[in-house]
Amino acid sequence: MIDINPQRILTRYNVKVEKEMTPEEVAEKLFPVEENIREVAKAVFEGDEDEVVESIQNAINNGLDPLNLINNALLVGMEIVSTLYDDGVLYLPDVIISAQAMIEGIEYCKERSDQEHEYKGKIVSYVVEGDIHDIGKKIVTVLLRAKGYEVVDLGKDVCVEEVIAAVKREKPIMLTGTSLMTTTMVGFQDVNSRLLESDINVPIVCGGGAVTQDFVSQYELGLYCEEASDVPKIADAIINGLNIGQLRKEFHKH
Ligand code: B12
Repeated sequence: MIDINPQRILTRYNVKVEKEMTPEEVAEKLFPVEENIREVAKAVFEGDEDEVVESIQNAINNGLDPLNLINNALLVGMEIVSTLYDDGVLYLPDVIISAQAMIEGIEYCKERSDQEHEYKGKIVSYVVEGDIHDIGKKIVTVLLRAKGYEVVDLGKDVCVEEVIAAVKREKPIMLTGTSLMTTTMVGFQDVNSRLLESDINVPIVCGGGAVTQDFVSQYELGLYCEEASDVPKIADAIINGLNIGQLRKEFHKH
């Protein structure tokens, strides 16, 4: 049983803890104050797609801009879910259900707006060739989308050709590669050398199962990360201009 300590979470948000609290009570204190925004964020937390769309409709009818609702309400609700997941209060199915509701909401907001929504950046995710273990990749993808990134998910057992073609087509800020088997993790090597041959220096964040930091560090573009929840932090660092050397300094264990 995970030892949940709402006090620790709420202290980070400067919220006073009055008694023993359930996850819903913890979240209640973190939702935004403005009523329209609060309803949307709450619906994302509850993972209720119908409620998400309904609360967005209400907010738009009350004069709020659909695109602003993406960043100011949908992502805020998802941020709360991610925080409570990081702290062991919520579990993976909660994150997946909320992320789905958020994605539904983003699509609805985009439909209702005549402007383009700007993602923070584009990322390509995949599971290496010969490997069908894709649960970790799904987590990574959900967490990146929750933090405002557009993720082109290539799926599992993806051949090197397909990865290279996707990078050339999509021009992502980074790749995330998952491998759970010692027999398949060598697949990172081909992607690394094929990208370098084409003068493409996009970081490949590698993780899953038997993959280790020493193994990934052999590849010029390789960046290791153990926890899926750290991947959005790496993406943010790339957006802030860090190169592979700087990213390794920041995220590798020394
Ligand atoms: C579930 C599972 C399966 C399922 C997969 C279902 C699916 N859709 O993914 C099924 C039953 C299909 C399966 C099949 C096989 N499996 Co299997 N499987 C597992 C098992 C039990 C759990 C894996 C899992 O999903 N864990 C939960 C997820 C959430 O964890 P995760 O993937 O590690 O991801 C976390 C981190 O690694 C990280 N992460 C993941 N990806 C990324 C990416 C980035 C960029 C970052 C930063 C982080 C990150 O974040 C996640 C959250 O923390 C493992 C044993 C184990 N304990 O790991 C064996 C295991 C991986 N399987 C194994 C094997 C051998 C097989 C088979 C070959 C069995 C067979 N003889 O047919 C086949 C392989 C088929 C193939 N070609 O891929 C071996 C691999 C041994 C090895 N070291 O090479 C393991 C380790 C079992 C064992 N002890 O022998 N398997």
